[in-house]
Amino acid sequence: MNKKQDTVQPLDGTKVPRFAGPSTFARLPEIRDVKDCDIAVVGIPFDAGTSFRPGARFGPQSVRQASRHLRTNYHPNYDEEPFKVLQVADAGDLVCNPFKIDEAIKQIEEGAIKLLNKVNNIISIGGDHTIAFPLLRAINKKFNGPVALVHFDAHLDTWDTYFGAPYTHGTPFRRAREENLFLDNASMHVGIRGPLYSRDDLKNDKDFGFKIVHCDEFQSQGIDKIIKRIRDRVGSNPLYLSIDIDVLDPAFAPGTGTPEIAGMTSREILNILRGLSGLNLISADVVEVSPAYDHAEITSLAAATIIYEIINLFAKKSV
Ligand SMILES: [Mn+2]
Repeated sequence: MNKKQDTVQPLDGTKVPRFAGPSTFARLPEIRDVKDCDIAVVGIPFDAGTSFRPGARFGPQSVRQASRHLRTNYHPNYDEEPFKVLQVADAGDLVCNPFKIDEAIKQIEEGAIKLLNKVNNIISIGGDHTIAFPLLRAINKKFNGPVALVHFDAHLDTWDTYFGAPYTHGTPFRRAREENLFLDNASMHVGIRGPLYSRDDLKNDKDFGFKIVHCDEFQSQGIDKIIKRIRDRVGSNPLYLSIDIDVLDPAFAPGTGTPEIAGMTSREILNILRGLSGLNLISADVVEVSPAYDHAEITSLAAATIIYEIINLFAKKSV
């Protein structure tokens, strides 16, 4: 609610129709057009780590396009005018080599560090989930050590290798564990479901320091209990959110690389996020939107709206 002076805000949808204007996220200014940027939204168009359907390299531009739907003036659920509270800007896309994964990982880490030297927090639009590993490296540098990781996903993403490859979209949190990038007493997966490659997968995952909210528990426990479990787990630690859009049911997010039925609804994820208000959120990513498999922007709109909710969480926190 502490209004900053002179923030450069998104184009006002009551003055310029939302289908017109710039192609930045939520029609925000570009980062070069603002001073003292608090939060940068950045695209990371990398999908060479996918194990099934490719195409998440087109996620950032598609999520930006769908973000035109957002009404950016006021969010009643938070009672916030987020873009008056914080200077948010679109930082464009990080460049990453589509043929050399090792180099891309380095480029993403360095690009994120450079950006975090200029702004307080970043919200990254994937790209496939491989990018969470170099992002966590950058976050650890910025915030001086491991962070609480709350990972929304149908899948664990703690497998060791695929076909001998260590850096894939199914392995980022195994690599992150090896470098101690997240707190093993404050991290959690939310929305896990479906069959696995091996009986040992869940056991290994537990040894890496994750607790799990299984997707079926949304029905058996309800939202409020699950919010409490996440809040109790994270406590006052710095919180990084990594959100794989496939945590949503394919009915709510068909445009993704590895869909898994019986998932969360879009209403459930928004309500969970609202329940995290007041936690020490430091940065986030929203990954795995693959627009070629989408219909009528359902998936991209879900991702854009989730990012807008996260911006409101930051606005609430800045009070
Ligand atoms: Mn994932």
